[in-house]
Amino acid sequence: MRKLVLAGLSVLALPLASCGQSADEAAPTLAATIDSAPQNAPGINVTDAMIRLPAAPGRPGVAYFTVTQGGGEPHAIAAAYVEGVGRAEMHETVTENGVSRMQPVKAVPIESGKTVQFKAGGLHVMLFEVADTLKAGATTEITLTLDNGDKISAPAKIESIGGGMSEEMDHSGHDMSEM
Ligand SMILES: [Cu+2]
Repeated sequence: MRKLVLAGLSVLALPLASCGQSADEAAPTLAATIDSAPQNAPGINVTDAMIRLPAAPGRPGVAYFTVTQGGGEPHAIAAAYVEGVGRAEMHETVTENGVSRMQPVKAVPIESGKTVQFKAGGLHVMLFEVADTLKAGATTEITLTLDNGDKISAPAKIESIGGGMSEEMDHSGHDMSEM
């Protein structure tokens, strides 16, 4: 009985310990086994990552970034996550007959020598339940998960809606078309 309780506690303690600590500290056993390996998926870089805060509380925010792959096998981005956000979905804005709408994207292929941009009017990551701890001018972290389970993390600048009005209106339009 006592053993069971202790086991439960140690499982609970893991996510708590990871808060605010680096992955290395949170998972010492894993870090030890991959000591010489880079923390991020080799050859894949996420740059120019940026979070745009919601226009109003309760509305979604959006993340933009650039992914490049220097070498190795082709992969696909299977998921995206942003620290401080409840849920993140990969979307793509498509325009047909002058009407824009966005649709969920399950996987975004990447390959060596190719640059994939998540940007206004195209691929983007929609951010739901954005915590008010994310403040314009600060930095958070974006993490992409590849189809093979590898992860790539990068710092993401947090920006308010100011200066990006056109993109935000773009998204407002999508929401209205779904109503
Ligand atoms: Cu979207």
